[in-house]
Amino acid sequence: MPLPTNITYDCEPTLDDAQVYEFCREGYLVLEDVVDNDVNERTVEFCDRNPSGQPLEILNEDWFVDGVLKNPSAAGAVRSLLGKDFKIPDNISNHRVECPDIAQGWHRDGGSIYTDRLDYLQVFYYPQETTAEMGPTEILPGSHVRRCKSNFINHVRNVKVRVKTVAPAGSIFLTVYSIWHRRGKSTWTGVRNLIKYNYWRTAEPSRDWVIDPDHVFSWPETPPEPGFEQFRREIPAARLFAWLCGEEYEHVGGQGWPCGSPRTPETDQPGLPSGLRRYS
Ligand SMILES: O=C(O)CCC(=O)C(=O)O
Ligand SMILES: [Fe+2]
Repeated sequence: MPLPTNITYDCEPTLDDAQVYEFCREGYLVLEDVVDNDVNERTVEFCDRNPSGQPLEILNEDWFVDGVLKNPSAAGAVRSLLGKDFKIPDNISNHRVECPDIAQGWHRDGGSIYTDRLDYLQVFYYPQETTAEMGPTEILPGSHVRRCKSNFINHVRNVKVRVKTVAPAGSIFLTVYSIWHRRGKSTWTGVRNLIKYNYWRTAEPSRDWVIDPDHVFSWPETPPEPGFEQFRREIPAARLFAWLCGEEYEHVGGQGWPCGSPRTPETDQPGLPSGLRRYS
């Protein structure tokens, strides 16, 4: 059977302003336990019968398309980030590993670029419970916006900011394609599956996710990041968020949006795009 291609899908967005901003800042979002158990089990059985690193035939299975690719929680998050009528995956990988295994090297996937746009999402699905012993994917939060060389990664090892995506069966995590990640070291014995695929934008960016009229964009919270210049992550994250809103990003730098402040003055922060202002 020929594989389905160029299929678009639409549904209601589920993320609000704070969650979309958070995604721009962190570069990933984990949705735990969102896929039904029977779909998880069928996926593992399918992968055992088709142990290829690229099990394309699973894209012809309605139970997989409906339960995973159009999963209401995952698709709602994708709809929030990529806009209406996004394109569902027509390619798929399985990072299927015989555990135990050593950790992979930190990397961005091939084709990563630095951009203020979000035209696609790289998404991972765990059909089995994936414990720390099974070597879950490890992610460096915020690394999707860092222009860095590999010596940055050596530094990261020291400050231990990595996140292990330990998750129950049926978990899906969305990432900005360029995020630094690796397969973690596993000590467990058995086969671990990790399905990976991309969704693509077809719509112009606009702030048409779940709007929170009370959300204050000025002076966002900016947790400290040991070892890095303050607000270095916030600036490209805010530029990306402004692009998603269909707003012009005014790069004023300094204390302008999006630098944080312990107290929130009751004015709009200089540099906040006009469509996000409350007071003017
Ligand atoms: O298996 C994993 O956890 C990640 C694998 C990966 O990132 C890759 O092979 O590109
Ligand atoms: Fe990778």
